[in-house]
Amino acid sequence: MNKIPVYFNKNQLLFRPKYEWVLGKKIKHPETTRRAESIFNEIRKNKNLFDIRCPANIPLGVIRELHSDDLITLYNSAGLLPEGQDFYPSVFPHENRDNADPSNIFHAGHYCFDSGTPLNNRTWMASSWSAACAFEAATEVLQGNSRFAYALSRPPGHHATGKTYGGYCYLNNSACAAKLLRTKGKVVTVDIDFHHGNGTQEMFYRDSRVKTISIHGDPKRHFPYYCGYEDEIGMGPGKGYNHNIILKDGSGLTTYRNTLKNQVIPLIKEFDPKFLVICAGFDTYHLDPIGKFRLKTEDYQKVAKVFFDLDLPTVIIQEGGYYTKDLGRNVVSFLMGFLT
Ligand code: Q9C
Ligand code: ZN
Repeated sequence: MNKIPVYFNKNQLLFRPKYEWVLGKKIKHPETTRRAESIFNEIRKNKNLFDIRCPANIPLGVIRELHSDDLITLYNSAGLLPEGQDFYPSVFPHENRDNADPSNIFHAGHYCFDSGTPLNNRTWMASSWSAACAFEAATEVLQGNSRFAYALSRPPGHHATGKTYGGYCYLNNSACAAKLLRTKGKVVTVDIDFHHGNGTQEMFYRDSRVKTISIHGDPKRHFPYYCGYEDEIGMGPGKGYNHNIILKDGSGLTTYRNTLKNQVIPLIKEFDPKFLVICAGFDTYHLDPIGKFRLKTEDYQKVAKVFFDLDLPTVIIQEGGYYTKDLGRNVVSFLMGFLT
């Protein structure tokens, strides 16, 4: 049996956001380095199943095809922040975009859409390596060297749009993978994070060669609130190629698997893609402090099996999941679904 290649770079651990603001309160930031360590340690315990690799750095041109020059300039500006300082914009502009100056960190509010996603001098270092993991995993699958590959991407990416960051995401890792794969054929992205993958949706909204599907908690009550509704179906040539599926709080394996089998799989089959990208969040776990679904550790393997049965070359990209203690086991359970 072939091992699944796993991509990770230790530089991803240099970024340590300290706080986020929730309902006026300052809380410990959930997107900790412990998350990646939990996954890495669990993967290392299973050396017979996984092949841990360090990715090459991602070409800047790949990031530039997906993200605006302004956004990248802003991340560079954050590189000048003093060590240990996390920057949060304190103004939320809705006009005067013409005057936006990404070389001025005080203008970060032009590019930011939430209060949980600080910038500091390590943001670029960590997020570019995180994107590199996704890009290299996609390269591996594109070249046909492996049928499956997993990117231990952190910080996550699916909330990052072309021009904005938020939801703990700075660069859209999964979009980097999908964009590369699209050069050789149609791609479907399935986002199983508890939150709507608004960034990935936006990036391929007018694209009929990448079908984007996201299954998530109701945006009426959950982040990102302003999108993820079922009437967002794509635009122009991409109309009919975006699908949002909302599940109730408290949904467990039965609901989840029925949704996959009855809705998601038919949507994938009618599209007939050449590649599958899974935006794999584990904040659907029953103990997750943010998500409100009820999946158990052993359920992830069953969820993965549904995707395995599609028989498609598949790139799995790490997104959210905040119950650190069990995160590694949940990820390994999921990956085992591809090793049957
Ligand atoms: N404490 C991802 O899972 N804030 N992002 C929630 C509740 C935003 C989650 C506030 C959650 C974003 C990649
Ligand atoms: Zn999430």
